[in-house]
Amino acid sequence: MSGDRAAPLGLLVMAYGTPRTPEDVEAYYTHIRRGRPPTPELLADLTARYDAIGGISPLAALTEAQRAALADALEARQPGRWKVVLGQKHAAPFIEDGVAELAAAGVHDMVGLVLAPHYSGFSVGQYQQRAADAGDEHAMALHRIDRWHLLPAYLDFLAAAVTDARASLPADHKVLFTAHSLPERVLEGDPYPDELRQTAAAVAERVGLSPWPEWALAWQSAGRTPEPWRGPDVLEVIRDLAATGRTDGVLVCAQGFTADHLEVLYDLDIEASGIAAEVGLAFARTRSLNAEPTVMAALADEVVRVAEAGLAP
Ligand code: FEC
Repeated sequence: MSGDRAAPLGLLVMAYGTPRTPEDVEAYYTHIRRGRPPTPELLADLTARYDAIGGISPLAALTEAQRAALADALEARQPGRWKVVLGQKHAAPFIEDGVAELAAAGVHDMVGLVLAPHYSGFSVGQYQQRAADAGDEHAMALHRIDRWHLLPAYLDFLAAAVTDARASLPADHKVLFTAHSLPERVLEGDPYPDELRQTAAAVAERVGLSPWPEWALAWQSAGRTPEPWRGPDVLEVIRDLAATGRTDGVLVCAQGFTADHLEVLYDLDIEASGIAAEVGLAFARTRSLNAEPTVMAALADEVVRVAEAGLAP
């Protein structure tokens, strides 16, 4: 029963998921496409991108490192109290598997944390809905952390990463804060763009950047579908900056992502950096969060706070 203070507490760490082997790419892509298998051309294109980053993404190992860091931080705060499991959107263990694992461990109350800082109904909202539905099947209460885009430790991490990476660029450069694009149709009334702007503005203030011309938001990794996706795309912005001669270099801070994976290692490190080289701009990107201890510790504090609030009589 929910609210049972003697039972173990569960943390469901939710993440996107990635294929574990090259043979898993087709099933993974089919899952992302809600059961519609990709055409041979789409599959070949995705396989080529994984090949370009070494055959498979480091995301599985990095997500596990994040889960383990959160588990360690919770154990340090409340020894023996927490069971911390992984639940992924598009690869096993799925969100539903993670919830079943918590139920088997006797958990009645779980905190749902998505390893994506900004809320969109289309991303974090979907993860949490699946967690809530699975929780209902096991009579388990879900206490949600829907956003952590203004968590001070996360802002401090991004500010330090921006400051460090700027040192490698010519004095005249722009900082582009990017996140995964979404279709315009799902962004009507959605807080995602505002939350991205809030994070970028807070980091820019910490670093001492003035609003454009020193920094701007840009979008990346838009889906390969005919409908309009939110822009401007980072690749267009880089071309435009070079065409108008407004800067000598660009720094990309992929604030919407929390680990090194395909969308960072291919879309930025290969594609965006290649375009920058083609148009004659210096290029850098900030290091990814991965299992950064200060941020994992701050997230663990947030998990404890949300659980205490949810269990309060
Ligand atoms: O394996 C890896 O290293 C890459 C993992 C990966 C992450 C990721 C994060 C986000 N996505 C978001 C939205 C969409 C929408 C579509 C979509 C499509 C793909 C495809 C691959 C893929 N995503 Fe992803 N995304 C990752 C991987 N994503 C592969 C399919 C091929 C392609 O388009 O490149 C379009 C789906 C559709 O057809 O409807 C929408 C958002 C995030 C950031 C938040 C989060 O992590 O959940 C938003 C990591």
